[in-house]
Amino acid sequence: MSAEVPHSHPRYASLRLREAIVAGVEKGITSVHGLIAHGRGEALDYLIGEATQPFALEAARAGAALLLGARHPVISVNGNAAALVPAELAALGRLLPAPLEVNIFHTSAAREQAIRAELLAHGAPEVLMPTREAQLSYIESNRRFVHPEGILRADVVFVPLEDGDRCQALRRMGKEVVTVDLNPLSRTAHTASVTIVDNIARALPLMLELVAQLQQESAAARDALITAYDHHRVLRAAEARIRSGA
Ligand code: PTJ
Repeated sequence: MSAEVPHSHPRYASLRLREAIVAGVEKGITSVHGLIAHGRGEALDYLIGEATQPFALEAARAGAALLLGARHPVISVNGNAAALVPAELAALGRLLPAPLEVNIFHTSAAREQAIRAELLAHGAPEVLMPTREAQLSYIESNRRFVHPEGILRADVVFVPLEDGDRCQALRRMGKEVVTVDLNPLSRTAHTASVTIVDNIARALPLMLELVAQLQQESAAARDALITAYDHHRVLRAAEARIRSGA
């Protein structure tokens, strides 16, 4: 790390992520707004104990099962996700398999290209780009522009660090949405089909592990995980943990 923080520093993991998000801005991958979003995430992560809690594990299992059962899964990537977990996103794309698709809120063609290059450099099998030809319904932001063979056609979309508007639009279009969001009160958290309330830096390695595990299970066993998943109970558990200050 540039700040020469020793490995033994109690805040090493958090400071390493800060460095990664700052490097993302410097490389033209992450929007400056992404720094603010990251800071909010840091505060919430602190309150959940900077560890994967049982509510996140339960959601991650259901999310992995949904992605494995999908006809056409797609992994949507924004500027924060690309800076923090590019290798893990690429590995998830290879494992499922599923294409990655660049989809950002703060409009910038240069940043879209930089994200694509970063994902390819980390071994992504296929990185789709937004087009003017294919647009999502029910949404007006830059995130409406999608790829006709990607998000537009997907039945399950994995969208770590989503913004509420698009999550709602995808749901209204009949798609399942699996998200990672440290804020269990957000519109995204509530609107998604499955919400993993955890830091993306822990959630992605966990998803890789669970997808590999569940690939060995039967479709019936995976379906049982989806049926047992109670979205609102999971969100209430996450909120309770944050409010308890434990
Ligand atoms: O690259 P772009 O243009 O698509 O912009 C990406 C951001 C993230 C800036 C944009 O989508 C945005 O403004 O998002 P929001 O509305 O701030 O929502 C981001 C959510 O992610 C918030 O609820 C944060 O608490 C949460 N969050 C931030 N960092 C992390 C996180 N969740 C999981 N892991 C994190 N590291």
